Amino acid sequence: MELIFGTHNQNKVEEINTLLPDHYRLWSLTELGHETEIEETGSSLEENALIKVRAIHNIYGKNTFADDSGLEVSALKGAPGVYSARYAGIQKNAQHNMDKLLNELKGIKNRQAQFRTVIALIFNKQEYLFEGIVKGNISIMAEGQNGFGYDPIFIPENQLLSFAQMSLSEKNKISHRSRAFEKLVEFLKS
Ligand code: ITT
Repeated sequence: MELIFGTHNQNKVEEINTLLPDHYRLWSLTELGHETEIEETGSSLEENALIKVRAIHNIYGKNTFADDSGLEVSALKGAPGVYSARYAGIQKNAQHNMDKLLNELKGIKNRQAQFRTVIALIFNKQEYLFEGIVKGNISIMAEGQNGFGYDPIFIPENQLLSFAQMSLSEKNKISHRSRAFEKLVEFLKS
């Protein structure tokens, strides 16, 4: 069965391809030659995932899913959340985003945070949402070179290392995105 994944991010495509049953053929936006950027104008991860999946489904008419993720910090009332990629500005610079976050949390004891992924699926014209969460804490300083985004300052619950100090396969065992993907795959298998 053909399924479109509304992303150009090849890492995400590979991650889900390893989880999908064999009879699914996954198409990314890159493979489809889709170049028009879909504006993520929603005020929640759910809204953004739905905006993306509806836009792509309208064009191609096939079963489609899309994801949106963000880092939600308790002491900042859930910020940066839906604005995670552009927290420090539209250049979407990971270092600037981390610097800004560490600055906002200076002197604050409560470092609790979570990464959250929402996947929106349109399957046989019906809409579904799947969520994956990993809880943890924001560290005092960045550590580690792996991963991307806020990984160097996020230490998952019950772990000593930041996401950026873990290998990709270690991160994927507990990450928000894998958890949401697993729920999607469970649905597709059922
Ligand atoms: P798309 O092109 O697929 O939209 P993106 O880079 O915008 O990819 P996401 O929507 O998944 O990625 O996540 C938005 C931002 O949230 C991302 O730019 C990071 O700043 C942060 N983020 C999400 N998942 C993360 C992770 O696993 N580790 C570190 N930061 C993450």
